[in-house]
Amino acid sequence: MAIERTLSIIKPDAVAKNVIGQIYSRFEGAGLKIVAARMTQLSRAEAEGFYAVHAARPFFKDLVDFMVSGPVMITVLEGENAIAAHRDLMGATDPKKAEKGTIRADFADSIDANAVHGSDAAETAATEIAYYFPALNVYSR
Ligand code: RTP
Ligand code: MG
Repeated sequence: MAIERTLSIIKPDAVAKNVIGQIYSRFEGAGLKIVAARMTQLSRAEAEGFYAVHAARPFFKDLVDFMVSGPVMITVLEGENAIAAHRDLMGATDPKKAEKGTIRADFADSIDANAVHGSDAAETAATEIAYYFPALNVYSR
């Protein structure tokens, strides 16, 4: 089992619902540690850059509008197989299709307002962590 790091974002809808702690409890309960954290409201440029891979998709404007609509919590999670473990906890992109007991099934309202983001592979995790945490403020323990 590999120790990995992944980028996690609690999106504006979940921050507005005041369920940050409930979501982080699930990460901690699954053995994932928070090793870096920031609360911020993304600029359009930051959100567009972060989701650049989706720039040509029809939902891109809605995605960016949503991601800048309020503050987000950005963390780096560390643990065994952290990337897949985090995605499993999140559930499917569309909450209607998300398995019972996943974060999106429990806290998300729609495919746009879907509560959380998680890196989907080792390469994207490395890029996304560097995007939001360019400095050395990551605390392994
Ligand atoms: P995320 O990147 O936010 O963790 O979500 P994901 O991997 O589960 O989904 P992804 O395909 O990367 O899409 C990024 C976000 O774009 C919105 N989306 N809308 N209307 C649609 O068909 C559609 N597809 C994707 C979602 O809000 C998704 O989280
Ligand atoms: Mg994605």
